[in-house]
Amino acid sequence: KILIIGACGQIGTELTLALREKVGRDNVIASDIREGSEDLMNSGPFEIADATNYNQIEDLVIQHDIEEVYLMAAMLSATAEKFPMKGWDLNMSSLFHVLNLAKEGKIKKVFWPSSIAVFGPTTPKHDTPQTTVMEPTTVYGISKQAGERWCEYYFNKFGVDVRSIRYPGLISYKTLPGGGTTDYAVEIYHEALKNGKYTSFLNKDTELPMMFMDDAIRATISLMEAPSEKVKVRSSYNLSALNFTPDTLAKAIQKHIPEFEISYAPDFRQAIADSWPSSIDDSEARKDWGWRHDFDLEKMTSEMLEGIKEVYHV
Ligand code: VAH
Repeated sequence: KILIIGACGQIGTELTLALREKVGRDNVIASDIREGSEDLMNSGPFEIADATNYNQIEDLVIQHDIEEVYLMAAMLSATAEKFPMKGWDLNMSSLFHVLNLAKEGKIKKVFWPSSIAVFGPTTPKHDTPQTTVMEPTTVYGISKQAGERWCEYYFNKFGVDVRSIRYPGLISYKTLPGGGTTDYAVEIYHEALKNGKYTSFLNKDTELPMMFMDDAIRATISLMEAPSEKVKVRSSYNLSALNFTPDTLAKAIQKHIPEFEISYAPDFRQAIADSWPSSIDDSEARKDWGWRHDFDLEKMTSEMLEGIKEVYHV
């Protein structure tokens, strides 16, 4: 059986629904510190658990006969800058609990999300390579870089089958983002439909790597299903689909909503975004386990606008 820790989050919610489709609702145990969306809560078994509490996680693993864990709980970049020690503690202690349970043989396979936030201002900004200089300047990025080192260590030292992806900014209409720097790229679609205008907290020319959630979920499941010998990177895989600026995104929306207007009021998240790459080289993931993205900006924009209309009846 599969346990998803942080199942109510932006990725966790869609990952839970997709895995339940795939392996059956009762074979996927969703857990989080609080209850989630109606769709999630009605889709199968749910347990309240604190990802930083080893005993609670161990109890879930034993009670539900868990073989695979997707650890999706984390404090994201913008929020972690406000609560650095809480962010570090949540992101790291939850990872150690799961890696140690796997080391003791209580879990067979682990997925752990990393992020383009592991890169910093000294990293080559365009087509950022899989292996390169990484001097992250955010608490979140530091925790993800440290986590990648520990995942590789537990694989090499203890044979723990842990797999990871450096997600770009993720965009979905089924779940709202939770305190990230790329959240503007989700909020903008909602605001365009509701108010016809949006004030972006990132400047018009801030280019960032992004991906539609369907691609991210498909990549996650295909990495977890790949034969172990094909998974050559045991820190975390670069993964890429799109990269765009708020200005380009606004123009893509205006093709559907001509009167949509965007304005700019950068805040503290501008400095975070400026420290990250503009585009990512994901050739290793494409080579090792056949990754291909499906959604381009036009296709994602249509999906997002249609999806928000359907879910929010706007
Ligand atoms: C964040 N959405 O903004 C996350 C992600 C690359 C961005 O890590 O913190």
